[in-house]
Amino acid sequence: MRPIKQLFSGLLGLLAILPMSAASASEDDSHMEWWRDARYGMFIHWGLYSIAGGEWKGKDYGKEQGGASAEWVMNSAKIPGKEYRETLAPKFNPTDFDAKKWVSLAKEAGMKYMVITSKHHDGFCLFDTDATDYNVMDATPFKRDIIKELSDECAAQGIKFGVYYSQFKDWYHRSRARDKGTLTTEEYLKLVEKNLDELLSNYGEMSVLWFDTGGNDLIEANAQGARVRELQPNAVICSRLYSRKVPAGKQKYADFNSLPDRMLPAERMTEDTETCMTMRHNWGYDRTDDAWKSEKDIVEFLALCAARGVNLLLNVGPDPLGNILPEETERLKAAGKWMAVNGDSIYGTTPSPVDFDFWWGAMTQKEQSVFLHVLEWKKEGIEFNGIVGKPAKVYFLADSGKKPLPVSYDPAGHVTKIEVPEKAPDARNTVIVVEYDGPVVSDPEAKGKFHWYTTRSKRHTQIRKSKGAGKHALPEAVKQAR
Ligand code: FHN
Repeated sequence: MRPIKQLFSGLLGLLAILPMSAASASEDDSHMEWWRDARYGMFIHWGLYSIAGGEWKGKDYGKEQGGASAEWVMNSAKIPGKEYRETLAPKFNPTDFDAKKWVSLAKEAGMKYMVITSKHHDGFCLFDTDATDYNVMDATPFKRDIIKELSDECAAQGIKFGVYYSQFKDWYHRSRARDKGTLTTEEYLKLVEKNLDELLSNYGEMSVLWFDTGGNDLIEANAQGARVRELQPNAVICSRLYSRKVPAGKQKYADFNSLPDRMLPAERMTEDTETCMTMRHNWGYDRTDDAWKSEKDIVEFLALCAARGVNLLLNVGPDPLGNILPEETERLKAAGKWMAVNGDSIYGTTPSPVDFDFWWGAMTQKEQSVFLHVLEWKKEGIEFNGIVGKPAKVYFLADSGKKPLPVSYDPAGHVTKIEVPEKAPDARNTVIVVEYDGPVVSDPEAKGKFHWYTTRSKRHTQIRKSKGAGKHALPEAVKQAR
C-alpha cells in the first residue's frame, strides 16, 4: 500500500479540500491499485479519420494548421455523415494491422495498459456490434473485430486493456442542435447502452472505460457509469464520463480525474489523476504533422508526471494501413529502454515529497527512498532541500553495484549535496536513489522556486498549466483505503 499519510502529514493543512466524488469516498477502491502502480499507458486514436489523415478534398484541417485535431476532420470540414461514411468506410482495409505487434511495442515501451478508440466522435465502431451497421464488420472490407484482436492479445501479454468510447458526441448517429444524426436522442442512448453491453460482455476483462467529452446530463452519465460497474466492477472509469462543468463531488462513477489534454499540473495531485499527451500535434493520424517531441521530451514528461502523482497516457495515431509510425516506434522503444533500467523510479511511486521542483529536475518516492530525476546536469553537483535528515546511501539507479556517491547534509535549511561525475550518465534523465534509514520526512517550511514546465514552458509546446490542478485533497475514506 502507498505511504500516503506519511507523505502528506506536513502538507494537508495547506490544501483546499474538494471531495473527488461522493460515491468513491465510501466504496473500496482496491480496483484502482493496478492503475495507480502502472503510471504509464498507450493511447491509440485510430479509425476512418486515419484514412483522411487530417485532409479533405485537398484542404488540410490538421492541428498543425491551427485547426482541431485530425480525428475531427468530419466536423472541421463539415462533412455530412452519409458522405463521410460512403467515402471512407469502403477504403478502411488496414491489412498491416497486427495486434501482436502493437501490444508487444507497448510492452517494450514499458507501458502497463492500453486504451484504443472503440468509437470516436465520428460514430464509427471498431468492433462487432448489433446496435448499428456503421461498424468495421458490416461497413468496411476489413471485417475483423479490432477490439477483439487487441483485447485478446493484451490478455495474452499481460497488458491491461481498455477502450475509449465517445458516449456523448457522435456526429453520425446523434441528432443534436445543427447535427442531423441518423437517430433520435432516445434511439442514440439505446445504441450507447447496447454498445456498452457489448464492450463490457464480449471482450473479457475491460480494465479502463475512457469516456470523453461528457455532457451535463447526470442521469444519462450515471446510467452509463452504473452499467460499467454492474458488468465490469473492476473497470477504472475516466472522469470524462461527465463534462467538466459537473462538480467533482457529483461525478459518482468517476475513478480518476482526467486532466485537460496535454496538461502537466504545477503542483502534486492528491487524487487519482491522469494526463494524456500526443507525440506530435494531432491525436489521429495526420499526413503532414512533423512536430515530433524528442525521446528526451517523452522521458522527461514521464518523470514529471510521476513527480506530480499523475499517470501518463501517451498517444499513437496509426496510419490507415494499421502501422504504428516509425517515428512513434522509435520514441517508444527509446523511452522503453530508459524504463527498463529506471522503471523502479516510476512504477508504484508516490509524488515528490516536496511541492516544488529543482533546476536539475524533480523527485518521486517509494518507501524510504527518494528518486532524483536529473534532467539537467552540472558537474558541480546535485543538491536539494526539503527533506529532513542525512541520507543513509546515495547511488545511481542504473548502477546495479549501487556504488555510493559522496553526500553531505546541512541541517540548517535541510540541504543535501551530492557529488557527481563530470558528465551525466544518461542525458535524457539520470536517476539518483537517495535512501533513508527511516520514513522520508519532508520539511513543511521548505521553499523552492522551480516548477518544471511552468517556468520552462517554452520547452514543450502545447504543454498547458492548470490553475486548479494540484489544489484537491483526497476524501478521508480513500486516504484510509490506501
Ligand atoms: O475531442 C477529443 C479529441 O479528439 C481527442 O480524442 C482528445 C483526447 O483526449 N479528447 C477530446 C478533446 O479533449
